[in-house]
Amino acid sequence: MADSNQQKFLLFFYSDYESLGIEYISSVLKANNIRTSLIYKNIQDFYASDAAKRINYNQVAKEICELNPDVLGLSLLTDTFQVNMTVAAEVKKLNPEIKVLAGGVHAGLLPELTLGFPQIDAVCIGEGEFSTLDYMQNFAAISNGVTPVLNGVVYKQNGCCIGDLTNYTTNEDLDSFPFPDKDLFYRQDPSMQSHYFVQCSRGCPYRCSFCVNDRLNEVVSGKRFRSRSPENIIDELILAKEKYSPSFVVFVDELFGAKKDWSEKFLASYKEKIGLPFLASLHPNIVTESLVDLMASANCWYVAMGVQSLNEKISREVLRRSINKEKLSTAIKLIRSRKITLQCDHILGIQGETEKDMVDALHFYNENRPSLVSVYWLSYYPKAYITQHARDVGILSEREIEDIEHGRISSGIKKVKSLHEINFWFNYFTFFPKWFIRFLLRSGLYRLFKIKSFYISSALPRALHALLNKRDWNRYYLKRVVMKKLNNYVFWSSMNK
Ligand code: B12
Ligand code: SF4
Repeated sequence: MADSNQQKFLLFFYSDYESLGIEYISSVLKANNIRTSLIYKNIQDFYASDAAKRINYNQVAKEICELNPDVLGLSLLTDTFQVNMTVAAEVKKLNPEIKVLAGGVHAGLLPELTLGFPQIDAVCIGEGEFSTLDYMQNFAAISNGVTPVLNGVVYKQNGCCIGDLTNYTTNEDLDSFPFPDKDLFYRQDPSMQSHYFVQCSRGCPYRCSFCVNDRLNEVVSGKRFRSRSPENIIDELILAKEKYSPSFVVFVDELFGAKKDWSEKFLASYKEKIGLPFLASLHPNIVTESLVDLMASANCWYVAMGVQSLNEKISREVLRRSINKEKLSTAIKLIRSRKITLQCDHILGIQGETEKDMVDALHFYNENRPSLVSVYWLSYYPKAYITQHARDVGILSEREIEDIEHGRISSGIKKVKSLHEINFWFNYFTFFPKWFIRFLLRSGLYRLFKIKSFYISSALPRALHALLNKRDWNRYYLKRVVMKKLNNYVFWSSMNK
């Protein structure tokens, strides 16, 4: 019989970056006398893309089992699904008594598929702060065969699934959470401390076809876009300044500054009480002079802005985003004129876009000059409208959808002719004068640069931007990439002993 009075222990495993989701859950659990800890392996991103293949999963599982948790918590993104599933399977081989609870975006989108894996005992659907608490507080009872129905968690009991797989839970009052448990990650990787990740809002009112928000706006009942109060965020940041002395603040909100009143109040208070340089993401349609002025005066150094496509028809019909080139051009000039570094995010390989569309887009960026353009090849993520549509029109087969849903592939790169030469110039154009880029594009000479190496075409220009621009978020990223490479080296060496 499981002892209901014994303190319960949830151990998280995470393989990439810092997860605010895990930090929030951890702080709620700790406030309720549940122990948490983290096994963190800094292995999974583009810059170390082969690292996942080189992990000694058995050794990671041993590390987990040595800590003997009641529950192993996994946070699943599509890109990290396979690594997590393999770790969980290895843990189960060593100690089947450890229960595995999976949450995160991928688990929320595909709860049934996730729970279908024998190594998964329970799945959290949606925001996990209070549902995880519910699960842990009922853990002893569940282990003893009782079957309480929980809000937001579905678990296996004697071959049945207990709970509602369609109930995607969200929290209305974001101020009700304790501040995220930063120490969980900072203890493992102190270099994270210099850039404080904070979230002011959850959700996004837009429904771009390639984004998780499209699906979530469909399945979530109630309000999807919610903000914390300015006071609550400022209190967190005051504490963060005292405790960690960060040099930069990163607002991870998908859409910063969506509400005018909120922005005015928050940014005035931020300027007065915090003042640290910061990064935020804007949608081109909400950029106004007053918002940019407020942000600049509050010490905004870096804006990331999703543009994605400059073909207005394709943007509207395929991406389900309205884009207006004139408005965009004004937004770029406005942000740059306030000395804020501006990164425009752009997707290549969108269904229907031709080489001419990509060249036209590059012409536009060349004339309007954001500080840099961050290019991605279209990735098909599970349950996104664009993915369903691609299946309906025969771009993706059923087999490929299955692979995507199992985190085996997400990239659509092979769905279009890979234009490495265009990719190269999207990354490099800002280092050259406008006339030169015009000449390259008009003469077609850009085609000579078919450079396939990710490091040369993408990583190197990022590093150059970071080195040339003192007010740059990429500087931090560069530092972390170097650290990550070194860490990985140490990690692999220890694994191979
Ligand atoms: C900030 C952010 C980043 C940051 C930090 C990522 C991180 N590890 O958190 C950076 C910039 C590094 C990043 C990078 C990428 N990201 Co990103 N990112 C986000 C963003 C905007 C916010 C994430 C966040 O902090 N949310 C706030 C916390 C509180 O929410 P949460 O993490 O979902 O956690 C809650 C629940 O999911 C659940 N939960 C989470 N974990 C667990 C674990 C357990 C055990 C339980 C019970 C519950 C639980 O409870 C949590 C609390 O409520 C999301 C958008 C979104 N809607 O999620 C995209 C998002 C997660 N990113 C996405 C992608 C695709 C990427 C990239 C691949 C993009 C790219 N091409 O470069 C990379 C690589 C990511 C990787 N390998 O980890 C996609 C993922 C889609 C998918 N199906 O997996 C998202 C959803 C955006 C989108 N377009 O749809 N990203
Ligand atoms: S604006 Fe950004 S976060 Fe919002 S739905 Fe579109 S891509 Fe997603």
